[in-house]
Amino acid sequence: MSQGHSDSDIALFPKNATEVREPSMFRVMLLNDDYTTMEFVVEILVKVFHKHYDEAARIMLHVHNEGSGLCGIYTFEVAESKVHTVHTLARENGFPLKCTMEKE
Ligand code: TYC
Repeated sequence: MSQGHSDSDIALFPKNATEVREPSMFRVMLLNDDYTTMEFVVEILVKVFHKHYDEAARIMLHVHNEGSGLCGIYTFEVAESKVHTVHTLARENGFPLKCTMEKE
């Protein structure tokens, strides 16, 4: 303590340095296929990704025409949860719809 700091101050420094870093972000992408209906993809974009109907329809058509498209950018756990929800809903409805996540 005579030097102006204690052992516990030094021990805490690396922990504090880690805590102030921004989290890595992940792009969640929808992939095109020949079987999932356009209506179902729009529904996914509205319900899972909270898009308004017109934006959802625009993204769905972009995926249909280009092969893939961005649904949103999230932290790892949120992105992973969105991908899981899309695959669960697709399977429940008999569609092969695929969703991926990629680090920004
Ligand atoms: N290509 C599909 C069809 O013609 C529609 C579709 C769009 C499927 C986007 C998947 O991510 C997708 N019915």
